[in-house]
Amino acid sequence: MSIRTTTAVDYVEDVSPGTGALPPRAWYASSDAASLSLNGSWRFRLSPTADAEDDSFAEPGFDAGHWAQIAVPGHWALQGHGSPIYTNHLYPFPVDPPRVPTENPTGDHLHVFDLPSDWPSDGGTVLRFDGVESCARVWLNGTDLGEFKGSRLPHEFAVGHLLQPGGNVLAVRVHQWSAGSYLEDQDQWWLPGVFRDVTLLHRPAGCVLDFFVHASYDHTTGEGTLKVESDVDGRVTVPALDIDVATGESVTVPVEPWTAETPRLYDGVLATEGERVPLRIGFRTVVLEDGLIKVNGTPLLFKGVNRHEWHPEKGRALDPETMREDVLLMKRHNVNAVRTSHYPPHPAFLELCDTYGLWVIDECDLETHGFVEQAWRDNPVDDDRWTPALLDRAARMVERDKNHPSVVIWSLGNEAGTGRGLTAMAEWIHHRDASRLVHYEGDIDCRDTDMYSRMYAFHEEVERIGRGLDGGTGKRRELPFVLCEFGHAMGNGPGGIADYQRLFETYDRLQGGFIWEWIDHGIKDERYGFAYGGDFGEELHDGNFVCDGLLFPDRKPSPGLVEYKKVIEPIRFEGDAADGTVRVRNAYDFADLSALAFVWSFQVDGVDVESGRLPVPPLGPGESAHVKLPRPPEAGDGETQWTVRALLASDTAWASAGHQVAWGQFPVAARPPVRVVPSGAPRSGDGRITLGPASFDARTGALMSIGAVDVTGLRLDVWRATTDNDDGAPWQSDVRHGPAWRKLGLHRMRHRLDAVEPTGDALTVRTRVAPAAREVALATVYRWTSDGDRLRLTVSVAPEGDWTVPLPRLGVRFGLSGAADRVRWFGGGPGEAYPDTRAASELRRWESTVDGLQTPYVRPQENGARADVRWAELGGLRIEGDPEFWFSARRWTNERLDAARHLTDLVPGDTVWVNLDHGQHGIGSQSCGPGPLPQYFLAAEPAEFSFVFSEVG
Ligand code: IPT
Repeated sequence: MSIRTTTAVDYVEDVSPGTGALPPRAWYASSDAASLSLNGSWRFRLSPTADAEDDSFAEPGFDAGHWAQIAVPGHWALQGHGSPIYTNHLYPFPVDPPRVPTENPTGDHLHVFDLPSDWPSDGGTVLRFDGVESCARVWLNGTDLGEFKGSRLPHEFAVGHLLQPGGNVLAVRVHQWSAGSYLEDQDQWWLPGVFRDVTLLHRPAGCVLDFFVHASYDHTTGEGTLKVESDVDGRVTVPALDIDVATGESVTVPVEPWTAETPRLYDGVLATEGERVPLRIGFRTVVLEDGLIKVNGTPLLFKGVNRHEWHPEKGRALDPETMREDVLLMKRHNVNAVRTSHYPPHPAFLELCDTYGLWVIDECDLETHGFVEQAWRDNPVDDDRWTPALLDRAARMVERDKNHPSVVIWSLGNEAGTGRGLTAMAEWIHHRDASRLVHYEGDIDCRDTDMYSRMYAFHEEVERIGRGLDGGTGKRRELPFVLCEFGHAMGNGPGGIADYQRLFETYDRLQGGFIWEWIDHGIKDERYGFAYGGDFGEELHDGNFVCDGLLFPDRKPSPGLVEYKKVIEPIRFEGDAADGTVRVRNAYDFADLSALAFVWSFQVDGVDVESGRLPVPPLGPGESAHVKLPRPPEAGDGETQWTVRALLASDTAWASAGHQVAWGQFPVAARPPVRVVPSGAPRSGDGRITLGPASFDARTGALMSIGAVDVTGLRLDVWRATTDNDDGAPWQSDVRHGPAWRKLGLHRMRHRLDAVEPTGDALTVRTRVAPAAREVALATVYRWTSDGDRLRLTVSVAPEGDWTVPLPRLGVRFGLSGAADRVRWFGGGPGEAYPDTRAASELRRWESTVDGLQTPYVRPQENGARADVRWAELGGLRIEGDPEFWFSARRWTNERLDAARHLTDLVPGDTVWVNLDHGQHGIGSQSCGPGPLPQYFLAAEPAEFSFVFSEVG
C-alpha cells in the first residue's frame, strides 16, 4: 500500500471544473456506431472521508468480492449506504468556499466488463457519464482518466487505447462534497452517486463529432431553412422534404413548423464518412420582438411547471418510463411548458419534449442560494476564480442540448445572486446560440437576460408589471415578463392560480408562468409512507418544504394539478342561458380545433338527462364563435344546467380519443328552495327532548339521534388542521393566518352552554364559543325545528370582541358510526375544492367512500372539502344545505389530523367525523408566495345557515 499524500484529493476542493474530459458536444444516439451500456450492478465501498482509502482499488486485479453491490445508475444514500439530507437553501456544511468538510462520504464504485465480441477494433471509444453527484475521479484499467464536477452534466473521456476485449476494470471514486457543491445548492435532497447512465460509445474513423442543427421557420412565407453545421463534413438528408445537402449548406423549403401544440418533426440523417446519425428536425424561430417572446411570429403564453427529476425510490435516477410518464401527465393536464429546474434533465427527457410538444426552458446546473445568508459575500458567481467552472457548465448544457427544437430558452441557473460569472455565461450563450433567448431570475435589472423573470410576485404587482407601471431600468421596461415560479404547490393548494391566469390573459406583457413545482420529493419509507426533511436525522433540514409538487411522490395527480389543468385549459366556454348559446373560444396559440370533438349534456338535479354533439366551427387560434345549444329538455321543478366538453376526437400520442381537454357549465333553472314547515313542538321527558325524528339530551341540548342514526358531538367548528399555505413561510412579511389562528386559540375553542329552550315549535340552544385567555367569542345559537320527518338546524353566529383575523372555517361537525362508508352527494367534485381552488369543481352527482374523500398530502393537513354541496348522504343520513355547503368526512378528528406529521400517523377510529361548513378560508400560496386574496377571506362576521337532516334507507 502506498503512503498517500494530502494532495491526492486536492481536486475535490479545486474550483476548476476538472481535468481529462473531452470538450462537450451534442448528445445523440448513433444509427450505426456501436455502444455498450455499463449500467447495472457494480461493486461499492463507502468511506467516511475523501482520503480514507488509497486508489489501489482502481488497479486491475483488485479483489472487491467482499464489497457491497449497488445499482448504477443510482444514489448510494437510497440504497442503504448513508442517508439523504434535505435542505432548501442552507449549505449542510460550513460555508468556506471552496473548502468542504473532512467528513466527506466517498463512494468507490467498481465495474468489470467485457467488450462484446463484435466490438469494432478501428477508431476510438469514449466513456460517457451522463450525471454523477458531485465530483468523480475515473480510472480505466488502472489508468487515471481525470476528474470532473458538474453533477447533472455529461462528461466524456477518450478510452479507446485502454480497452481490452475482456476484464476491463472501470473504477469511479465519487465524493459527496466538492467545490462543485457550492454551485449546486438547489432546494432538493443532497444525493451523491452515479445517478445517470454510464455508456461506452464506439467512435468509428470519420465519425460525426459535434453538430448544430439550425432549423428556422419563416411564418410569412411558410418556409423552413435548414443548415447543419458539423465538425466533420458530411451530407444531410431529409426524405420527406427532398433535402439532400452538404453540411454547412443551407436549404429553404416549404415545411410545417414545430410548436409545442403541433410538434411536427422531420426525420433526417447526418452522414459522414464513418457514421450516420438520425436527426429529428423541428423548424421554429424564437425571437424577442415588440417586447414579446415570439415563436414563428406568435407570442407565447407559458402554462408551465417547474420540473425537478424525482422518483420516490430512485431519487434523481429516472428510468425512461418515468420520464415519459411525466411528459404524458403534463400533456394530459394542458401543461405546455417546462422549466428544467434547476439543472439540465436527463437528455432523454428533452427528446420526449420534442416528440410530444412542450416548450422548454433548459436551466443550467447552478445555484449558490446559501450565500444569501451572508448577504451574497464570497458568492462564486461574482468571483473570477470560479468563472471557468461556470462557463464549463454553460457549455456542457448548451452543447449537449442545442439540437432540441423544444428548447426555446436557456436559463443561467437559479438563485445565484448576480455577478460577473453570470454575465460571462450569458455572453457566451448569446454568442454560441443566437437562435434562443436567455433567462435568469435573480437579476432584477435584466442585465444579462432577454426577459424579466420573477418568482412568487403577488397578483397586484404582477398586474402592475402587466400594465408596465413597475418602473425598473430602461432595459427591463422593454422586456416581456414571466413568472418562472408561482403557485407554490406545497400541501393543500396552490390557491389563487385562476387569478394569475386571468392577469396573464389580460396583459400581453405577461407571458405566463411556471408552477412551483411538478412533484413532491417524498422518499418511500417503511416508517412513514413517504419521508421528508428531518426523517433521516439531519442536523439541519427544511422539513416537508421538499414536498411541494402538483404530483404526489407516487405520481398521482394532486387536486392542485387538476385545478391547474382547468385554469389553463385551451378552450374556453361561456354560456348564456338566456339566449341558449355558448361562446367557444380557441385559446391555443397555434392549433386549430380539428383535433377536438365537442359535446353537450343537460343535467337535472346533477344527473344527465340528455346529451349530444355540439357543432363547433373549426376555429383558428384566438378565434371564438357563438354556438346554439338545443332546446332544453323539460325538467319539472329541478335544478338544471348545461355541461359542455371538448374531447380528443381521436387518439393522440399522449392520450386516447375521448380524453377531456376542457369543459364548462352554465346554470339554467335555479335550485328550488329547501322548505321544512315546522309542525309539532319539542317534548321533554326521561332526560330527553324529542322533536320530530330527533332526540336530544335535555340538560345540554346535544343532539343524540335522528331516527335510528346515532349522532355525537354536533357543535360549531371553526378549526382546520392548518395547511402548509395557512402556516406560511417564516420569511413572509404579510400576516400568516395559521400561526395567528393558533395564537388566538382557535384550535382550542370552549363551548359554554347558556340556555336550552324547548319553546314553541323549536328547540333553541344558546352557547358562547371562545378560546381560553381571550375576549373574542362567537355567540352561537342552534335552532332546531321539524316537520315530523325532517329536522332543520339553523345556526346563527355572532362574533363578539375584536376579531382581527379571519376564521379557518365556519360550520358544524358531528360524529357518526364508523360503519358509515358510502357517500353520495350533489355538489362539486369529484375532488376537493376551497374558495380559491375551485375552478375544477364540477357540479353533478358524485359517489365515494369516506377514505376516497381524503387527499393524501405527505404532511397531513386540512383536505377533502367538496364545494357547493346541495345535499349529501352517508351513514343513513341525508343532509340538505340551505344554502349550499362545504362537505368533508374522515375517520379521525381534525385535531388528530392537525397533530399528524406523516400519513402513517392517521389511524382510523370508530367514528366518522363530518364537517358541514358554511364557509372556508381561502388557501393561497403563502408557503412561498402570497396568502389568499382578500375576496377569499372568511371574515368573522354575523352568519346564519341551515341544514336539513333526514333518515335514508
Ligand atoms: C425558490 C427556489 O427557486 C426553488 O428552488 C424552491 O426553493 C422554491 O423557492 C420554494 O419551494 S426560492 C424562494 C425562497 C423564493
